[in-house]
Amino acid sequence: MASSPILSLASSTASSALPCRRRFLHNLKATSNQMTFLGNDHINSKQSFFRTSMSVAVENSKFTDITMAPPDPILGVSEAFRADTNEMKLNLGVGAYRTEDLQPYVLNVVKKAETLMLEWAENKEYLPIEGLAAFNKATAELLFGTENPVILQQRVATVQGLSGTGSLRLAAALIERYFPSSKVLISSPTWGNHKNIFNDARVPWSEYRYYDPKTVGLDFDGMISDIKAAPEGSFVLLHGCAHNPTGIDPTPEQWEIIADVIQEKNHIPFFDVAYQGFASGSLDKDASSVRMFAARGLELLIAQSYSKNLGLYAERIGAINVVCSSSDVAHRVKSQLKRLARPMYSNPPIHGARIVANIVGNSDLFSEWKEEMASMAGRIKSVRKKLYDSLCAKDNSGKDWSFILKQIGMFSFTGLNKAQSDNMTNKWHVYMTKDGRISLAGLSSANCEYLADAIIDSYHNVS
Ligand code: KET
Repeated sequence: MASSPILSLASSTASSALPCRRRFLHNLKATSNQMTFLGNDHINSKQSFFRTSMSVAVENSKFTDITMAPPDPILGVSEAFRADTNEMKLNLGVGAYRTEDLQPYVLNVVKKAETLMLEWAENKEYLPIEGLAAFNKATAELLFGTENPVILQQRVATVQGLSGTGSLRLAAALIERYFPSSKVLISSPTWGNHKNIFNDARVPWSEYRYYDPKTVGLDFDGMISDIKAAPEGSFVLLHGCAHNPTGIDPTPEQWEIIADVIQEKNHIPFFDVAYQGFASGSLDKDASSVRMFAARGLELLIAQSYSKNLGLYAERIGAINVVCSSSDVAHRVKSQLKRLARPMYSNPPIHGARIVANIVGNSDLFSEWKEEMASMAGRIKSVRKKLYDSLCAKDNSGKDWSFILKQIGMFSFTGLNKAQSDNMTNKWHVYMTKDGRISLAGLSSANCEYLADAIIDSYHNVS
Protein backbone atom coordinates (compact mmCIF):
# COMPACT_ATOMS: atom_id res chain seq x y z
CA MET A 1 0.00 0.00 0.00
CA ALA A 2 1.34 3.47 -0.88
CA SER A 3 2.16 5.49 2.23
CA SER A 4 -0.05 8.47 2.93
CA PRO A 5 1.39 11.99 2.91
CA ILE A 6 -0.92 12.71 5.86
CA LEU A 7 1.58 10.80 8.02
CA SER A 8 4.22 13.45 8.00
CA LEU A 9 1.68 16.11 8.98
CA ALA A 10 0.39 13.96 11.82
CA SER A 11 4.05 13.54 12.83
CA SER A 12 3.42 9.98 14.00
CA THR A 13 5.73 7.24 12.88
CA ALA A 14 3.81 4.69 14.99
CA SER A 15 0.67 5.24 12.96
CA SER A 16 2.17 3.59 9.86
CA ALA A 17 1.85 0.21 11.58
CA LEU A 18 -1.95 0.56 12.01
CA PRO A 19 -4.51 -1.00 9.67
CA CYS A 20 -5.70 1.34 6.97
CA ARG A 21 -9.08 2.53 8.45
CA ARG A 22 -7.71 2.91 11.99
CA ARG A 23 -4.70 4.72 10.68
CA PHE A 24 -6.96 7.11 8.80
CA LEU A 25 -8.96 7.89 11.97
CA HIS A 26 -5.74 8.19 14.00
CA ASN A 27 -4.36 10.68 11.53
CA LEU A 28 -7.63 12.54 11.35
CA LYS A 29 -7.50 12.97 15.14
CA ALA A 30 -3.91 14.13 15.05
CA THR A 31 -4.65 16.54 12.26
CA SER A 32 -7.83 17.87 13.87
CA ASN A 33 -5.78 18.77 16.96
CA GLN A 34 -3.93 21.26 14.79
CA MET A 35 -7.11 22.74 13.36
CA THR A 36 -8.03 24.98 16.24
CA PHE A 37 -10.80 26.70 14.32
CA LEU A 38 -12.92 23.50 14.52
CA GLY A 39 -14.35 22.55 17.92
CA ASN A 40 -14.45 18.82 18.74
CA ASP A 41 -18.25 18.76 19.03
CA HIS A 42 -18.48 20.17 15.60
CA ILE A 43 -16.18 17.48 14.26
CA ASN A 44 -18.27 14.72 15.87
CA SER A 45 -21.57 15.92 14.44
CA LYS A 46 -20.22 16.38 10.95
CA GLN A 47 -17.63 13.65 11.18
CA SER A 48 -18.13 11.98 7.86
CA PHE A 49 -18.12 15.25 5.97
CA PHE A 50 -14.91 16.44 7.61
CA ARG A 51 -13.24 13.04 7.29
CA THR A 52 -13.66 13.27 3.56
CA SER A 53 -12.91 16.94 3.03
CA MET A 54 -9.96 17.06 5.41
CA SER A 55 -8.35 13.92 4.04
CA VAL A 56 -8.63 15.27 0.52
CA ALA A 57 -7.23 18.63 1.54
CA VAL A 58 -4.36 17.23 3.56
CA GLU A 59 -3.45 14.12 1.54
CA ASN A 60 -3.19 16.15 -1.64
CA SER A 61 -1.03 18.86 -0.14
CA LYS A 62 1.67 20.19 -2.43
CA PHE A 63 3.50 21.30 0.70
CA THR A 64 4.04 17.85 2.21
CA ASP A 65 7.79 17.96 1.70
CA ILE A 66 8.15 21.18 3.66
CA THR A 67 9.75 20.34 6.98
CA MET A 68 9.27 22.22 10.25
CA ALA A 69 11.57 25.24 10.49
CA PRO A 70 13.59 25.56 13.69
CA PRO A 71 12.49 28.31 16.09
CA ASP A 72 14.31 31.62 15.65
CA PRO A 73 17.28 31.75 18.07
CA ILE A 74 16.19 35.17 19.39
CA LEU A 75 12.45 35.62 18.75
CA GLY A 76 11.81 31.92 19.52
CA VAL A 77 13.04 32.55 23.09
CA SER A 78 10.02 34.82 23.71
CA GLU A 79 7.67 32.05 22.54
CA ALA A 80 9.22 29.60 25.04
CA PHE A 81 9.04 32.27 27.76
CA ARG A 82 5.32 32.81 27.20
CA ALA A 83 4.68 29.07 27.63
CA ASP A 84 6.47 28.95 31.05
CA THR A 85 4.15 29.36 34.05
CA ASN A 86 6.85 29.75 36.73
CA GLU A 87 6.49 33.07 38.55
CA MET A 88 10.24 33.71 38.74
CA LYS A 89 10.61 33.53 34.97
CA LEU A 90 12.63 36.27 33.29
CA ASN A 91 12.76 37.06 29.58
CA LEU A 92 16.30 38.22 28.82
CA GLY A 93 16.17 36.94 25.24
CA VAL A 94 15.01 39.57 22.79
CA GLY A 95 16.50 43.04 23.03
CA ALA A 96 13.37 44.97 24.01
CA TYR A 97 13.30 47.63 26.71
CA ARG A 98 11.18 47.05 29.82
CA THR A 99 10.37 49.36 32.75
CA GLU A 100 11.42 48.53 36.33
CA ASP A 101 8.06 46.68 36.52
CA LEU A 102 9.17 44.66 33.51
CA GLN A 103 6.46 46.14 31.33
CA PRO A 104 6.88 47.24 27.69
CA TYR A 105 7.38 50.99 27.42
CA VAL A 106 5.83 53.48 25.01
CA LEU A 107 7.83 56.71 25.23
CA ASN A 108 5.84 59.76 26.37
CA VAL A 109 7.29 61.71 23.49
CA VAL A 110 5.89 59.12 21.08
CA LYS A 111 2.42 59.45 22.66
CA LYS A 112 2.65 63.24 22.29
CA ALA A 113 3.65 63.00 18.64
CA GLU A 114 0.79 60.56 18.02
CA THR A 115 -1.71 62.89 19.70
CA LEU A 116 -0.63 65.67 17.37
CA MET A 117 -0.89 63.32 14.42
CA LEU A 118 -4.46 62.40 15.38
CA GLU A 119 -5.36 66.09 15.54
CA TRP A 120 -3.86 66.79 12.16
CA ALA A 121 -5.71 63.80 10.65
CA GLU A 122 -3.36 63.55 7.71
CA ASN A 123 -4.22 61.14 4.92
CA LYS A 124 -2.82 57.65 4.51
CA GLU A 125 -2.00 57.73 0.83
CA TYR A 126 0.95 55.67 -0.39
CA LEU A 127 4.33 57.11 0.39
CA PRO A 128 6.82 57.48 -2.46
CA ILE A 129 9.05 54.40 -2.84
CA GLU A 130 11.88 56.13 -0.98
CA GLY A 131 9.61 56.96 1.98
CA LEU A 132 8.61 60.15 3.77
CA ALA A 133 10.83 63.06 2.69
CA ALA A 134 10.74 64.71 6.15
CA PHE A 135 11.77 61.42 7.76
CA ASN A 136 14.63 60.82 5.31
CA LYS A 137 15.98 64.30 5.96
CA ALA A 138 15.64 63.93 9.75
CA THR A 139 17.22 60.48 9.89
CA ALA A 140 20.30 61.41 7.83
CA GLU A 141 20.79 64.59 9.87
CA LEU A 142 20.47 62.68 13.12
CA LEU A 143 23.12 60.26 11.96
CA PHE A 144 25.69 62.71 10.59
CA GLY A 145 24.73 66.02 12.24
CA THR A 146 23.06 68.83 10.27
CA GLU A 147 26.29 70.61 9.40
CA ASN A 148 28.17 67.56 8.20
CA PRO A 149 29.70 68.10 4.70
CA VAL A 150 28.09 64.87 3.46
CA ILE A 151 24.68 66.43 4.22
CA LEU A 152 25.53 69.92 2.94
CA GLN A 153 26.97 68.49 -0.28
CA GLN A 154 23.95 66.16 -0.70
CA ARG A 155 26.18 63.10 -0.92
CA VAL A 156 23.88 60.77 1.04
CA ALA A 157 21.33 58.56 -0.68
CA THR A 158 18.71 57.89 2.02
CA VAL A 159 15.80 55.52 1.59
CA GLN A 160 13.31 54.72 4.36
CA GLY A 161 13.41 51.00 5.12
CA LEU A 162 11.46 48.42 7.10
CA SER A 163 13.37 49.14 10.27
CA GLY A 164 16.96 47.97 10.73
CA THR A 165 16.38 44.51 9.28
CA GLY A 166 14.61 45.73 6.13
CA SER A 167 17.24 48.43 5.57
CA LEU A 168 20.06 45.89 5.86
CA ARG A 169 18.16 43.63 3.45
CA LEU A 170 17.83 46.44 0.91
CA ALA A 171 21.55 47.16 1.15
CA ALA A 172 22.25 43.47 0.69
CA ALA A 173 20.13 43.51 -2.49
CA LEU A 174 22.17 46.49 -3.74
CA ILE A 175 25.42 44.61 -3.07
CA GLU A 176 24.12 41.49 -4.79
CA ARG A 177 23.12 43.46 -7.88
CA TYR A 178 26.03 45.86 -8.26
CA PHE A 179 28.94 44.10 -6.55
CA PRO A 180 28.36 40.46 -7.54
CA SER A 181 31.97 39.47 -6.92
CA SER A 182 32.26 41.12 -3.49
CA LYS A 183 31.70 39.53 -0.16
CA VAL A 184 30.67 40.93 3.19
CA LEU A 185 32.85 40.46 6.25
CA ILE A 186 30.90 40.07 9.46
CA SER A 187 32.16 39.92 13.02
CA SER A 188 32.35 36.63 14.90
CA PRO A 189 29.96 36.59 16.67
CA THR A 190 27.37 38.99 15.33
CA TRP A 191 23.61 39.62 15.55
CA GLY A 192 22.14 36.26 14.53
CA ASN A 193 20.04 37.66 11.69
CA HIS A 194 22.97 39.13 9.72
CA LYS A 195 23.86 35.74 8.26
CA ASN A 196 20.22 35.06 7.30
CA ILE A 197 19.97 38.44 5.59
CA PHE A 198 23.05 37.92 3.43
CA ASN A 199 22.22 34.27 2.75
CA ASP A 200 18.75 35.15 1.52
CA ALA A 201 20.12 38.01 -0.59
CA ARG A 202 22.70 35.56 -2.01
CA VAL A 203 25.60 37.72 -0.88
CA PRO A 204 28.65 35.67 0.14
CA TRP A 205 30.05 36.44 3.60
CA SER A 206 32.87 35.40 5.84
CA GLU A 207 33.75 36.21 9.43
CA TYR A 208 36.44 38.34 11.03
CA ARG A 209 37.60 37.65 14.58
CA TYR A 210 36.02 39.95 17.14
CA TYR A 211 35.48 38.30 20.50
CA ASP A 212 38.23 36.85 22.64
CA PRO A 213 36.77 34.33 25.12
CA LYS A 214 39.93 34.43 27.23
CA THR A 215 39.54 38.10 28.09
CA VAL A 216 35.79 38.31 27.38
CA GLY A 217 36.98 41.34 25.39
CA LEU A 218 37.84 42.45 21.86
CA ASP A 219 40.28 40.39 19.79
CA PHE A 220 41.58 43.55 18.16
CA ASP A 221 44.67 41.99 16.53
CA GLY A 222 42.56 39.16 15.11
CA MET A 223 40.02 41.65 13.79
CA ILE A 224 42.65 43.80 12.08
CA SER A 225 44.50 40.89 10.51
CA ASP A 226 41.26 39.33 9.16
CA ILE A 227 40.12 42.64 7.65
CA LYS A 228 43.60 43.03 6.10
CA ALA A 229 43.51 39.50 4.70
CA ALA A 230 40.11 39.92 2.99
CA PRO A 231 40.00 40.46 -0.79
CA GLU A 232 40.31 44.12 -1.75
CA GLY A 233 36.94 45.88 -2.07
CA SER A 234 35.06 43.74 0.46
CA PHE A 235 32.20 45.20 2.47
CA VAL A 236 33.04 45.27 6.18
CA LEU A 237 29.98 45.12 8.41
CA LEU A 238 30.55 47.07 11.63
CA HIS A 239 28.24 47.72 14.56
CA GLY A 240 28.18 51.51 14.97
CA CYS A 241 27.89 51.20 18.75
CA ALA A 242 26.85 48.64 21.39
CA HIS A 243 28.02 45.57 19.47
CA ASN A 244 25.39 42.84 19.52
CA PRO A 245 25.75 40.29 21.12
CA THR A 246 29.01 41.08 22.96
CA GLY A 247 28.45 44.67 24.16
CA ILE A 248 32.15 45.23 23.40
CA ASP A 249 33.03 48.26 21.26
CA PRO A 250 36.42 49.34 19.93
CA THR A 251 37.96 52.38 21.63
CA PRO A 252 38.16 55.64 19.58
CA GLU A 253 41.86 54.87 18.89
CA GLN A 254 41.00 51.35 17.71
CA TRP A 255 38.24 52.74 15.44
CA GLU A 256 40.90 54.93 13.74
CA ILE A 257 43.08 51.89 13.08
CA ILE A 258 40.08 49.95 11.73
CA ALA A 259 39.38 52.87 9.37
CA ASP A 260 43.06 52.94 8.29
CA VAL A 261 42.98 49.28 7.31
CA ILE A 262 39.62 49.58 5.54
CA GLN A 263 40.94 52.55 3.60
CA GLU A 264 44.22 50.80 2.71
CA LYS A 265 42.38 47.76 1.41
CA ASN A 266 39.79 49.77 -0.51
CA HIS A 267 37.06 48.05 1.46
CA ILE A 268 33.60 49.55 1.86
CA PRO A 269 32.46 50.12 5.46
CA PHE A 270 28.90 49.04 6.10
CA PHE A 271 27.51 50.14 9.48
CA ASP A 272 24.58 48.65 11.32
CA VAL A 273 23.36 51.38 13.67
CA ALA A 274 20.52 49.91 15.74
CA TYR A 275 21.28 51.65 19.03
CA GLN A 276 22.06 55.34 18.37
CA GLY A 277 21.49 57.23 21.62
CA PHE A 278 20.50 54.07 23.42
CA ALA A 279 24.00 52.88 24.22
CA SER A 280 25.58 55.91 25.90
CA GLY A 281 22.45 58.05 26.21
CA SER A 282 23.90 60.53 23.64
CA LEU A 283 22.89 60.53 19.97
CA ASP A 284 26.14 62.27 18.98
CA LYS A 285 28.47 60.01 20.94
CA ASP A 286 26.86 56.85 19.58
CA ALA A 287 27.25 58.14 16.00
CA SER A 288 30.92 59.08 16.41
CA SER A 289 32.30 55.96 14.69
CA VAL A 290 30.16 56.58 11.59
CA ARG A 291 31.01 60.29 11.54
CA MET A 292 34.73 59.57 11.79
CA PHE A 293 34.54 57.32 8.70
CA ALA A 294 32.50 59.94 6.81
CA ALA A 295 35.01 62.66 7.76
CA ARG A 296 37.73 60.65 6.00
CA GLY A 297 35.83 61.12 2.75
CA LEU A 298 35.04 57.40 2.46
CA GLU A 299 31.99 56.02 0.73
CA LEU A 300 29.98 53.96 3.20
CA LEU A 301 26.65 52.32 3.92
CA ILE A 302 24.67 52.78 7.14
CA ALA A 303 21.48 50.97 8.15
CA GLN A 304 19.48 52.67 10.92
CA SER A 305 16.72 51.47 13.24
CA TYR A 306 14.30 53.28 15.55
CA SER A 307 13.13 50.10 17.28
CA LYS A 308 15.15 50.61 20.44
CA ASN A 309 15.93 54.31 20.78
CA LEU A 310 12.31 55.36 20.18
CA GLY A 311 10.72 52.07 21.24
CA LEU A 312 9.07 51.77 17.81
CA TYR A 313 9.70 48.02 17.50
CA ALA A 314 6.48 47.17 15.68
CA GLU A 315 6.31 50.29 13.51
CA ARG A 316 9.20 48.98 11.39
CA ILE A 317 10.92 52.30 10.91
CA GLY A 318 14.54 52.72 9.84
CA ALA A 319 16.61 53.75 6.84
CA ILE A 320 19.47 52.82 4.57
CA ASN A 321 21.97 55.60 3.85
CA VAL A 322 24.68 55.38 1.24
CA VAL A 323 27.36 58.06 1.48
CA CYS A 324 28.74 58.64 -2.02
CA SER A 325 31.63 60.59 -3.49
CA SER A 326 29.30 63.15 -5.11
CA SER A 327 25.64 64.18 -5.13
CA ASP A 328 25.38 62.90 -8.68
CA VAL A 329 26.42 59.37 -7.63
CA ALA A 330 24.10 59.57 -4.60
CA HIS A 331 21.22 60.47 -6.90
CA ARG A 332 21.82 57.40 -9.04
CA VAL A 333 22.32 55.08 -6.07
CA LYS A 334 19.03 56.28 -4.61
CA SER A 335 17.22 55.57 -7.87
CA GLN A 336 18.52 52.00 -7.79
CA LEU A 337 17.57 51.49 -4.14
CA LYS A 338 14.04 52.53 -5.11
CA ARG A 339 14.10 50.14 -8.01
CA LEU A 340 15.06 47.30 -5.63
CA ALA A 341 12.44 48.28 -3.05
CA ARG A 342 9.48 48.52 -5.43
CA PRO A 343 9.10 44.79 -6.20
CA MET A 344 9.99 43.79 -2.60
CA TYR A 345 7.42 45.85 -0.66
CA SER A 346 6.47 48.73 -2.99
CA ASN A 347 6.70 51.54 -0.45
CA PRO A 348 7.24 51.76 3.31
CA PRO A 349 4.70 52.38 6.14
CA ILE A 350 3.93 55.97 7.09
CA HIS A 351 3.08 55.97 10.79
CA GLY A 352 6.54 55.45 12.32
CA ALA A 353 8.10 57.78 9.75
CA ARG A 354 5.76 60.58 10.82
CA ILE A 355 6.50 59.94 14.49
CA VAL A 356 10.26 60.26 13.95
CA ALA A 357 9.96 63.28 11.65
CA ASN A 358 7.63 65.09 14.07
CA ILE A 359 9.84 64.43 17.10
CA VAL A 360 13.11 65.38 15.43
CA GLY A 361 11.49 68.39 13.73
CA ASN A 362 10.06 69.89 16.95
CA SER A 363 12.65 71.26 19.37
CA ASP A 364 10.53 70.56 22.50
CA LEU A 365 9.78 66.99 21.52
CA PHE A 366 13.37 66.46 20.43
CA SER A 367 14.72 67.53 23.85
CA GLU A 368 12.14 65.38 25.59
CA TRP A 369 13.16 62.37 23.50
CA LYS A 370 16.82 62.87 24.43
CA GLU A 371 15.88 62.93 28.12
CA GLU A 372 13.77 59.79 27.89
CA MET A 373 16.47 58.01 25.92
CA ALA A 374 19.08 58.95 28.50
CA SER A 375 16.84 57.63 31.26
CA MET A 376 16.33 54.28 29.45
CA ALA A 377 20.11 54.00 28.94
CA GLY A 378 20.58 54.98 32.60
CA ARG A 379 18.22 52.26 33.86
CA ILE A 380 20.14 49.66 31.86
CA LYS A 381 23.46 50.93 33.24
CA SER A 382 22.11 50.76 36.78
CA VAL A 383 20.94 47.12 36.51
CA ARG A 384 24.29 46.28 34.91
CA LYS A 385 26.04 47.69 37.96
CA LYS A 386 23.64 45.98 40.37
CA LEU A 387 24.12 42.63 38.62
CA TYR A 388 27.88 43.06 38.87
CA ASP A 389 27.67 43.96 42.58
CA SER A 390 25.42 40.95 43.26
CA LEU A 391 27.81 38.60 41.43
CA CYS A 392 30.80 39.92 43.40
CA ALA A 393 28.93 39.67 46.71
CA LYS A 394 27.61 36.15 46.16
CA ASP A 395 30.46 34.43 44.30
CA ASN A 396 33.33 33.45 46.59
CA SER A 397 35.41 31.78 43.89
CA GLY A 398 37.52 34.85 43.12
CA LYS A 399 36.28 35.02 39.52
CA ASP A 400 36.65 38.47 38.01
CA TRP A 401 33.21 39.66 36.81
CA SER A 402 34.41 43.17 35.86
CA PHE A 403 34.03 42.40 32.13
CA ILE A 404 30.29 43.01 32.64
CA LEU A 405 30.96 46.65 33.51
CA LYS A 406 33.15 47.15 30.44
CA GLN A 407 30.32 46.16 28.09
CA ILE A 408 27.92 48.75 26.71
CA GLY A 409 24.31 48.76 25.50
CA MET A 410 21.33 46.63 26.30
CA PHE A 411 23.16 43.30 26.27
CA SER A 412 25.68 41.52 28.41
CA PHE A 413 27.68 38.65 26.99
CA THR A 414 28.07 36.48 30.07
CA GLY A 415 30.56 33.98 28.68
CA LEU A 416 28.14 31.13 29.57
CA ASN A 417 28.24 28.28 27.05
CA LYS A 418 25.23 26.49 25.57
CA ALA A 419 24.91 23.90 28.36
CA GLN A 420 25.19 26.63 30.98
CA SER A 421 22.64 28.79 29.14
CA ASP A 422 20.31 25.76 29.01
CA ASN A 423 20.69 25.43 32.79
CA MET A 424 19.73 29.10 33.17
CA THR A 425 16.48 28.37 31.37
CA ASN A 426 15.66 24.83 32.49
CA LYS A 427 16.53 25.24 36.17
CA TRP A 428 16.17 28.97 36.79
CA HIS A 429 13.52 29.96 34.19
CA VAL A 430 15.83 32.65 32.85
CA TYR A 431 15.19 32.87 29.11
CA MET A 432 18.21 33.98 27.07
CA THR A 433 19.92 33.17 23.79
CA LYS A 434 22.11 30.07 23.71
CA ASP A 435 25.27 32.08 22.99
CA GLY A 436 25.27 33.35 26.58
CA ARG A 437 23.76 36.76 25.80
CA ILE A 438 21.35 38.37 28.25
CA SER A 439 19.27 41.47 27.58
CA LEU A 440 19.72 43.74 30.59
CA ALA A 441 16.79 45.77 29.31
CA GLY A 442 14.55 42.91 30.46
CA LEU A 443 15.96 42.95 34.01
CA SER A 444 14.77 44.97 37.03
CA SER A 445 16.82 45.85 40.11
CA ALA A 446 14.54 43.54 42.11
CA ASN A 447 15.66 40.55 40.01
CA CYS A 448 19.42 41.18 39.96
CA GLU A 449 20.20 38.93 42.92
CA TYR A 450 18.12 36.09 41.55
CA LEU A 451 19.90 36.42 38.21
CA ALA A 452 23.28 36.47 39.94
CA ASP A 453 22.39 33.19 41.74
CA ALA A 454 21.40 31.64 38.42
CA ILE A 455 24.61 32.76 36.69
CA ILE A 456 26.86 31.59 39.54
CA ASP A 457 25.16 28.19 39.67
CA SER A 458 25.32 27.73 35.88
CA TYR A 459 28.93 28.92 35.65
CA HIS A 460 30.33 26.76 38.48
CA ASN A 461 28.08 23.69 38.41
CA VAL A 462 27.60 23.04 34.70
CA SER A 463 30.55 22.43 32.40
N1 KET B 1 20.83 45.26 13.94
C1 KET B 1 21.17 44.84 15.17
C2 KET B 1 22.61 44.86 15.56
C3 KET B 1 20.17 44.40 16.04
O1 KET B 1 20.53 44.02 17.26
C4 KET B 1 18.82 44.37 15.63
C5 KET B 1 17.79 43.83 16.51
C6 KET B 1 18.53 44.85 14.35
C7 KET B 1 19.57 45.28 13.53
C8 KET B 1 17.16 44.90 13.78
O2 KET B 1 16.21 45.56 14.48
P1 KET B 1 14.87 46.06 13.78
O3 KET B 1 13.81 45.83 14.78
O4 KET B 1 14.66 45.32 12.51
O5 KET B 1 15.09 47.50 13.54
N2 KET B 1 18.04 43.07 17.48
C9 KET B 1 17.12 42.51 18.48
C10 KET B 1 15.81 42.03 17.96
C11 KET B 1 15.87 41.00 16.87
O6 KET B 1 16.65 40.04 16.94
O7 KET B 1 15.09 41.17 15.90
C12 KET B 1 17.86 41.45 19.29
O8 KET B 1 19.03 41.14 18.97
O9 KET B 1 17.29 40.93 20.25
